[in-house]
Order: sequence, then structure tokens, then C-alpha cells
Amino acid sequence: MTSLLVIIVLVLLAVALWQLTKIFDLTQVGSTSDSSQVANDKDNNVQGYLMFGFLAFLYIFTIYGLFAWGDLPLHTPASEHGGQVDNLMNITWILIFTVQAITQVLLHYFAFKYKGKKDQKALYFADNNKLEALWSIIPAVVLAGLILYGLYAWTNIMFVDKDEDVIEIEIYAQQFKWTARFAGEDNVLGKANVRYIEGVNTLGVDLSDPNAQDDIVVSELHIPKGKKIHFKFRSQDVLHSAYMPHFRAQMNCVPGMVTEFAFTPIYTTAEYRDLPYMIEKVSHINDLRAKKSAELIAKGESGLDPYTFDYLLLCNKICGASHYNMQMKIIVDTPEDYRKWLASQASLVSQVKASLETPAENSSATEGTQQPIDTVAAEKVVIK
Ligand SMILES: [Cu+2]
Repeated sequence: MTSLLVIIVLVLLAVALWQLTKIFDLTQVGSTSDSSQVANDKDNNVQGYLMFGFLAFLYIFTIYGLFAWGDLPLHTPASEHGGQVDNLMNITWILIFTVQAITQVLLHYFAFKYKGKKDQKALYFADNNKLEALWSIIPAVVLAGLILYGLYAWTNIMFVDKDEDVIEIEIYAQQFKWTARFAGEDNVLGKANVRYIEGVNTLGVDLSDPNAQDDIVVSELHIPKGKKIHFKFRSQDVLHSAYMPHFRAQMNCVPGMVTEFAFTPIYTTAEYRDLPYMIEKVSHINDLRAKKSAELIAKGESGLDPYTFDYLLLCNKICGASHYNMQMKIIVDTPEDYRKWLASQASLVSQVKASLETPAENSSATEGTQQPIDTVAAEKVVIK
């Protein structure tokens, strides 16, 4: 309602201004001023200086943006290959920034220098092969270099040595949650297919496959520091995209096919929380939350909990109504903690057996765990 009123007021203001200019024009009738529709030297001068004004606005806004929001982009990468991605990104930024700084200055300066003047005719200039070759070859070489470096970095990151000792983990996407499957002792994931989805076996693991006997299905991803993790992605329904920003990793999850990505985490969750930049960021977020909490409490509502940093696996494809809430916590442990955690997890086969033995109890218990509570709440909010 308020925005409608604001729009009406703005429209009325615009109409009033338009009427005022018309009245002003009428008062000028008969005076000696130039009322021609053709731009004169004075108009061209004004336009020339306005070009400079716009240039100043561009740079002031850019510099302001760098100071005001410069700390928002992702900081220290948490994976071994992350530095390569950041390097590529930084080189691209530096190139874009330099080229835009030079071309914008030239564009606006020439617009000012060659502004229209009375009785001055534009020079007819057909072409200049040398100039055209120059401004075609330089960008072609620079872009080719950038693309080649990108391809080199990409193949470097995506290459997984067959003989390398890696941990196999499957990430399973569905509207609107993530599930992880660990390959267990044999480090080989059992076969899976949507046709096998039944009861507790929500990932459709082929339980008759010998490799599936020790597979472990969890809703919170634990990985050890310093060990290469080989992820295999599947989707049950639509296109999703597994996005782990702190590890500079992203891969589409496509129904009907398996996609892959591998990386080595280099900071445990605890170590990453202790990075000076993260301490500062978290304290800033908590200052904002404290302010918001005070407002909420004043209204008689409950306050917000303080924020603690966690690595997240997010969905980066708009996959439906609760897409925004499709996330899974990633915990990077020390290798010892990881081993302890993995040993404490029950295998999928044992979970299925337990659910078959006591179907009534387990079906209700698993229902509760299968659907994260926040997702249900989120869906309700969307429906409202
Ligand atoms: Cu999704």
C-alpha cells in the first residue's frame, strides 16, 4: 500500500514538473532567446560537460563500491586448488578494470573534445586498416591467453589420478535437500537407480550389490582435512547445482547422469573459523543480529541466535520454491575426528534391516529425519 502511494506521488510530481516546464516555455514566447529545436553551441557545451559529469559519477561510484562492499566477495579459499580459481578471477578483474578505465576516459573525453560547433562539419573518415587490425588483434590475443589459462586451470583442477588415494562420496540432490553417501570400507559406491527407492532407501541404492553393503547415507557431510575427496553427483528430479563456495567448487547435478568434482580441503572448520578475516566477519554479522534482536525483543518477539561460521553446500540452480533453503552443512574434521565420526555412523543396509524389523516405529522415526524441519517450514512460508 505504501509503495502504491509513493508511486502515485512520484507520478503526480512528474506531471507537475512537465506542466511547469510548459508554462516556463510559454513565458519565453517573444523573447530573443533561441527557441530552435536544433542544438546550438551552448547546448553542445552543456552536453560535453555532462559527459564529464557522467564519467566522474562512474568512477566515484566504482571507488565507493570497492570501499563499501569490497569485503563481501569470498576470501581465503579452503581447498588446495582454490588459489588457482582465485588467480584466474583476479587476472580477469584486473584486465576488465584496466580496459574499462582507459576506454571510458577516452570515450567521454572525445565526446567532449569533438562536441558539435556551429558551421563545423564532421570529417568523412572511411576506414583505417592498421587501426582496425590493432584493435582486433590485441583483444583476440588477450582473450585467447585468458581462455588458454582458464582451460589449463580447469583441466588441472578436474584431473583425478586413477591410482590416487581418494575418498569417494556421492552427493544426491532432490527438491529441496542434499544427502551424502559414503562408500564405506571398500571405498566403492554401490550401484544406484531411482527404481530401487523404497522406504529408508531414499537414494535408490541397489542393496543386492556387494559394494553397497557398507555404504553410509548421511544428511551432514563430514570430510577430513588434507585428503582428496572425489565427489559424484546425482539428481533425483530437476537440474541442481552443487555449490561449495569456500572450496571454489561447483558442479551441475543432472537427472540421469553422474557428474564429478574432486578437491582437497586445507582448513578444518575450526581452523577456518579462527582466520582473522572470518573472526571479523562473524563479529560484524553478530553486531547486526544483536541490533535486530533488540528490535524483535522490544516488539515482544524472540531474539536471534548468534551466528557461527560453517562451510555450506548450496544449490546454485533455481530448482523450485524452496531452492533458497536447499543447503547442507559441511564439516571439515581432522583425519582422526573424521575416522571417529565415520565409525559412529550406521550403514544403510543396517538401517534398512532395522526399519523392516520394526516397520511402524521406524517409518515414523525416519520420516522425521528424512524431511528437514526447516525445509517444511520454508515450504509453508512460500505457500502463504
Ligand atoms: Cu536445487
